[in-house]
Amino acid sequence: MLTVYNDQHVLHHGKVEMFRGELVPCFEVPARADYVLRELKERGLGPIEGPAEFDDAAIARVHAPRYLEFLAGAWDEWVALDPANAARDALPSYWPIRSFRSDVLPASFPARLGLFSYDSGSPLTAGTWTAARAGAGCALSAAAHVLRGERAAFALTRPPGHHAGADFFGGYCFLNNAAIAAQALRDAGVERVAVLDIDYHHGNGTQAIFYERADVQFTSIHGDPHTEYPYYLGYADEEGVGAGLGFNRNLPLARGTGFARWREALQSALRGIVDFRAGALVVSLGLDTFEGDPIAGFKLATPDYLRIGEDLAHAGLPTVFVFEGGYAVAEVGTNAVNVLDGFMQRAG
Ligand code: Q9C
Ligand code: ZN
Repeated sequence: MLTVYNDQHVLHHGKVEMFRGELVPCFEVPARADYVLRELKERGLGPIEGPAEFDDAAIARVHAPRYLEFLAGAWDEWVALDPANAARDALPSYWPIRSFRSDVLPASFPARLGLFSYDSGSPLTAGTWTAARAGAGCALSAAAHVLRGERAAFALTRPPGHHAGADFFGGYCFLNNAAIAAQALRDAGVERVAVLDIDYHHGNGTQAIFYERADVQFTSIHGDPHTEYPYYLGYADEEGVGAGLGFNRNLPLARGTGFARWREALQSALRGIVDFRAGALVVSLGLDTFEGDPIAGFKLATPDYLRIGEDLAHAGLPTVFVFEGGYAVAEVGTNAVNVLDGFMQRAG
């Protein structure tokens, strides 16, 4: 399987995130991608390339112009507030809650930082835009590879993407790589695209992007938002709206769920994807379902990821894998590559 690797991912390197009144070291660290890259090479999973040149218009198919403009200039604005900010991550402190205005774009940078985000755990750093933009390019190159007739491709990038909406960042995500890949597949003529999100956390950004659409089906298996991040979306009764009604499917599972029960949810998700008659599949590949993950609550074990890959291959679809979460850093490479390896063994 081809991997499209974002070697600029290191430019996004947050120091701290806000957690219950304290700034704590970031969980989403560059070493995550390094471990996956090393495992891919050790196991000889296939060629590893950089992203091809691409047009920013492909990103603007998913994200709002004023959000992209904000992201591209955010670091310079942050440093302009105070030269000492060059040594600090940008984190928001103010947000427009329900009934406040979100149509006005305030002149104040901290006000806009809150307007375009939904948590205080996603530091924006000097290289965030460059890294995230290159990552979107990886997702586009992986999609292009599949469009050329390959069975599958893997976009290995960070920061992750599935929590980013059309005009917001959060959950360590800035550009929604999986959504950008899905939209590119649609724009190249694939009539129905399925996105399957198997990260521990609900893919609230991806859901929001496609919620009113019948041409991109979104399915997510995740920790029950009653107790798990991102809390405010991801419930089973969210089924899409308007033309999109019936094309959004959430399968929340209780914290503590193990592989047997999780796999039943996967089988159910895959039946829905086959019934949808998808022409291509985008997998938001989070590995934070692992039993050793420091910020999540499922109990999947390393060999289970081989079975997941096999099950995904069984759906028989051209598949773009996009790297998302997974914070047990030393194990994330083995777990990620187990999925890809299981997929290729079954796909033949
Ligand atoms: N102390 C992804 O997996 N905060 N994002 C959790 C940690 C947010 C996860 C609290 C978790 C976001 C892509
Ligand atoms: Zn996650």
